[in-house]
Amino acid sequence: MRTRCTPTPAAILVMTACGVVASPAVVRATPQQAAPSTPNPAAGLLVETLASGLDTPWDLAWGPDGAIWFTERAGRVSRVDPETGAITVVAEIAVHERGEAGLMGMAFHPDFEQEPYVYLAHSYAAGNGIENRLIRMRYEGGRLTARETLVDGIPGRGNHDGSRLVVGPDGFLYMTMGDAGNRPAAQDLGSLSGKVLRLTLDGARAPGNPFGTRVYSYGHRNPQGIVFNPETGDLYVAEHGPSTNDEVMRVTMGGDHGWPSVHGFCDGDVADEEDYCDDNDVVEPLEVWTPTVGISGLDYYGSDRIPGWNGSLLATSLRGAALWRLQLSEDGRSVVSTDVIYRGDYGRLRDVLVSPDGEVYIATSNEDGRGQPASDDDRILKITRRGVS
Ligand SMILES: [Ca+2]
Ligand SMILES: [Ca+2]
Repeated sequence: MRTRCTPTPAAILVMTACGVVASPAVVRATPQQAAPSTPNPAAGLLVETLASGLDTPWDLAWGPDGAIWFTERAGRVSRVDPETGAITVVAEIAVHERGEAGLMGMAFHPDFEQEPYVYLAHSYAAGNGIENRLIRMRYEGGRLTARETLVDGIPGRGNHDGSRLVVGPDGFLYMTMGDAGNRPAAQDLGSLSGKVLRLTLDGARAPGNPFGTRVYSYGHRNPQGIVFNPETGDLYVAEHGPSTNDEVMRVTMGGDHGWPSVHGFCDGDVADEEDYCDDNDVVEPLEVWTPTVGISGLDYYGSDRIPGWNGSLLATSLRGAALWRLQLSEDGRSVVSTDVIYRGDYGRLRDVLVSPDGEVYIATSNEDGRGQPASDDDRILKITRRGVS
């Protein structure tokens, strides 16, 4: 279901979709944050509702069938036709939904035509607590079937469950995992908590991993976004900080990304941080947000469809209710400018997806029970260049 500048209950959306409301001026969050590149980054953009009536959509993924697939936290997996907005439910999975836990990340087998596997990460109740697992299911006859558990027993909690998935250019599956509230576990190479994992498509440790385990990088707090740069092969992760220092980082194999001793940069804003940085080879982030904005989903924009956006990362934020654009340097190793495309217009934003032809989709998260809802349902919104069909 789409709306084009027609009155709906989401008046604020319509106002922006019709170009009445300009995006607020960019506010520098920290001195380290890169400067904005344009005064009104939303100029010339059109926002439409692709799907509404959703409940906490968590992951958006462009399907091999040309549909947008999405998870909802309570356990539903659906496909939405990007032209008509028609939604088809393909699975309802029993999960433990609480706070940040539930059905989360999704990815497709890279050879989906021959191996129609969909990978999913979800929380489940275990004993008195919560654990996380990676599963895969086959897409047959319009439904997901033949559920297989690939990795389970990963420590979980009502928050800090990570669980974003992506298949890398090397054909292996990368999975983010939060510290589940156990800070030292992020530095414990024997634990899967607070890590980026690199797995075969059967869920085993991938060959060439730095420690001979499933661990690819460590020192992560609660990574909620992951994407590869298709130009350079670099891997980027977005991660929630405590009350300061949300981070976007370039993840390196075997790298210590600092948590819990280092928050954001090695700049001494927490006790003993600089000593830790002197003694350890810490990978500092590319960008930080202080105070935190709940930086969440991440995708790479590699198209000329929206002028000036090629070669940037797009990131959503929950509490900050914003869509961010981080312009990367040509080598992809630094952020040269930061724009807020929308802030406060649509409420909490969980995930962002760039389509193969350069259209942008974002998922709201107003029904997640973790903030003041900005609307009474969640939506998938489509952002495109005004006047371009
Ligand atoms: Ca870090
Ligand atoms: Ca710091």
